[in-house]
Amino acid sequence: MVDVTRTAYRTCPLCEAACGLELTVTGDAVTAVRGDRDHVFSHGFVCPKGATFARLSDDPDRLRRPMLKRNGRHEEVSWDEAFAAVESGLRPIIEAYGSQAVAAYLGNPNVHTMAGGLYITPLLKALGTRNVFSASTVDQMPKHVSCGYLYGSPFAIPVPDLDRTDFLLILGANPWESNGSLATAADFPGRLTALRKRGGRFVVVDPRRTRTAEHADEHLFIRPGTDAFLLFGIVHTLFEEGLTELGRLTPYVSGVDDVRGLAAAFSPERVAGACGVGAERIRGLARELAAAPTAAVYGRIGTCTVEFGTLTSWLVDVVNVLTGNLDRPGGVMFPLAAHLRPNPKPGGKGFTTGRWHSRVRGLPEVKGELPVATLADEIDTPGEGQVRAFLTVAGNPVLSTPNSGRLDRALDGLDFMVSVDPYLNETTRHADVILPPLDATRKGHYDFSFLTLAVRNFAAYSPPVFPADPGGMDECDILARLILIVSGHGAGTPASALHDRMLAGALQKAGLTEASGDGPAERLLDVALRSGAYGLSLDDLIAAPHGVDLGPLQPRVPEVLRTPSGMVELCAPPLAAEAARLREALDRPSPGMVLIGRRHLRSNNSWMHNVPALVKGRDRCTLQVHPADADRLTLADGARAEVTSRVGSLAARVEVTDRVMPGVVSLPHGWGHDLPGVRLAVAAAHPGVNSNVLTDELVIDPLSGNSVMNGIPVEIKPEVG
Ligand SMILES: Nc1nc2c(c(=O)[nH]1)N[C@H]1C(S)=C(S)[C@@H](COP(=O)(O)OP(=O)(O)OC[C@H]3O[C@@H](n4cnc5c(=O)[nH]c(N)nc54)[C@H](O)[C@@H]3O)O[C@H]1N2
Ligand SMILES: Nc1nc2c(c(=O)[nH]1)N[C@H]1C(S)=C(S)[C@@H](COP(=O)(O)OP(=O)(O)OC[C@H]3O[C@@H](n4cnc5c(=O)[nH]c(N)nc54)[C@H](O)[C@@H]3O)O[C@H]1N2
Ligand code: SF4
Ligand SMILES: [Mo]
Repeated sequence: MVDVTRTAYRTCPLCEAACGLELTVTGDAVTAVRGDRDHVFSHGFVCPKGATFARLSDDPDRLRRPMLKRNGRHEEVSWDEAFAAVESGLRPIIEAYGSQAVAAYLGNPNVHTMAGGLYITPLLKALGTRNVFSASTVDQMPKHVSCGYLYGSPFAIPVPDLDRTDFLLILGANPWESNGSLATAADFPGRLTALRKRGGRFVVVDPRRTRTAEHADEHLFIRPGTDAFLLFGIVHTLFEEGLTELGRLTPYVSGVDDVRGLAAAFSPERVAGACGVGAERIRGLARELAAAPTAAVYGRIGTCTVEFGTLTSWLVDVVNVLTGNLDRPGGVMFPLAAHLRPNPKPGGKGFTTGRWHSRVRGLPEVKGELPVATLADEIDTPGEGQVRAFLTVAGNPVLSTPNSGRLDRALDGLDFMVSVDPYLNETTRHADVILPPLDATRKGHYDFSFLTLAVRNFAAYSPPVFPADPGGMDECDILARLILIVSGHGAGTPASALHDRMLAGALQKAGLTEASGDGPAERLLDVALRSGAYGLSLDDLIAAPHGVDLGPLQPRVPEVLRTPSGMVELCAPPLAAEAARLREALDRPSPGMVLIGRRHLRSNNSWMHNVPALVKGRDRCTLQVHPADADRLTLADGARAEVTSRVGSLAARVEVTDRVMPGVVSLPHGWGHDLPGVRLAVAAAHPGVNSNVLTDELVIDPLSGNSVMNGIPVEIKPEVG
């Protein structure tokens, strides 16, 4: 029989850019992948990861059946056996010690799946534990918190209006490699190139001369962890030189004078030494931001994963507000996704943290979770409320969270662990049961998270390319069965029992009677779309395989605001207190050598190093060192160096390069695939080292609980022996 060749369209689920892919399908295999030229948002753009999208489905190491650990080894078992093992592992712990004895960790791909978008909240509710952790506290939690205070909702995150801005200041982001984050912009590099072509400018602030910096009009080196000083210097200048102009937003902003008071201590002359950017240049940036017809400040990982992460994230928006660029075309704007609807009226309950505290370190709850920097404490510290059982969904905290050596050891002490994950990797090797979901070609896709962050409003749904593998299980079903088990319904209860209940609830809330769609996630999406801002339906999206364009971003202030006052509350008390702490930090002595991370276009955190095309070529897991430091520390290019922090030490190959500034070394994260018990043949041949054995779990951004992954004090010497 001759295999029929067809074309299928699918949103790429691998990063935040949400590109449309065109797949050539022959029989039951994807034989080619390219960018979908007719896609309303990505217009044919694709990156090397998207191009190898199907290799994740074919990967021989990918788990297709559940795994159960017996006598220290993982063996394939049936789904019924696996769920029975989950029930007999979890239920007795919950019954004996209560729900706090179970912790959950939710990893990054949860925001890239429909199952994650729809079934994680009910799962956490069913678990009833306060020991909830996620990749958010090694990532963007500071932005949620600063937006929570400013706009009243941690989800009201303004994005740079890339396609219309005249001047863009980028801090701590490298979209040429990452393709952007908290700003969904397929072909981010192309959009930046277009910005310059239409006469605009962009400036990059980064301790490394990244590819983004190379394409910029200007690159400014900054000492890691000091962007808050630079930004306060800009704010100071805006006030001092009378450059603030709130424009249309004037009646909707409170606290401007309070910010003026805080900024008084941070003149450019005072902060220049601490951040390494000259005072005149800081003043110049303030003047350029104020003078540009439209301008946007955009900060990402490098502004979040630092000690003053929330304050820095807040200052990014303060500058946007003070220059009149919040909520105007060409500035930063609030997207409106098709599955959501505008608020009925401005104002709301506002945002708070600390509704509970972690048991061991007393760290405040933020957005329903605790900092992952204290996960190991909760597992390895005995006492009432100790975590004894652990659930991970789409996470690899053993490689991605701070002091991961300690966490790795702590996981050995658990009574029970279950992971929903397609790989037997550094984290899931500890699990008693691994439940692997169907691969991305066998499930539908809609970006519940990223369409709320897109630089242009659009919507797209992709149906599964292939039918479900008969022996596999969809992630919605896996999560539903877990929910049923933890809520005491028995391991044999069919997933549909929960799906039906959730759909009935959603229909009732929306005032609808029925929903279309082949799967449970699709039906919930249909309900959300039909009650959403544009009155679309699932069928509308199915009829539009290249997506539906919903136009450029529109102003949303005051409707978007959820603060008690219904205003942009520019100077919430917790931020004012942090500003006082920052002022004290101005006089801190220099920490010596510090470590930062980096991303490469062909990586995706820790989990795509098993795709041959993405790891081929020279070793990328190198320690970048400036030539002056290499000389001083007697480190030769290609030789190995020993890097030691307060919590750990590792040896990495040195790459001498002036891309990093003096005093700063850079090592990528997500490597270290040489641990015993993993099943990642390709990755194990290019293991690299795990940079997070150096990250200190005790140093966090206090307002958000976010880990400090950049600017870690380290000592470096040539490796001996
Ligand atoms: N030093 C340092 N550390 C960092 C960072 C840094 O910049 N520097 N960055 C941080 C950031 S931004 C993030 S987001 C975190 C990421 O931290 P994590 O989310 O913990 O780690 P990932 O590497 O994304 O691992 C994702 C896991 O999900 C699994 N997976 C993939 N697809 C699916 C799926 O469809 N369903 C399920 N159930 N599982 C799936 C993979 O097999 C893998 O085990 O790392 C953080 N760690
Ligand atoms: N190819 C690839 N793409 C990815 C990922 C990946 O692993 N690989 N991960 C995805 C995820 S989960 C996320 S969250 C996004 C992240 O997206 P980005 O934020 O764009 O990520 P990075 O490339 O890590 O860029 C962070 C930059 O901050 C700089 N930096 C470090 N410390 C500081 C500092 O103190 N101040 C300043 N100004 N800069 C600093 C670093 O040198 C680096 O260039 O990328 C996503 N896309
Ligand atoms: S940029 Fe992101 S979404 Fe686009 S193809 Fe690459 S990995 Fe996929
Ligand atoms: Mo991330």
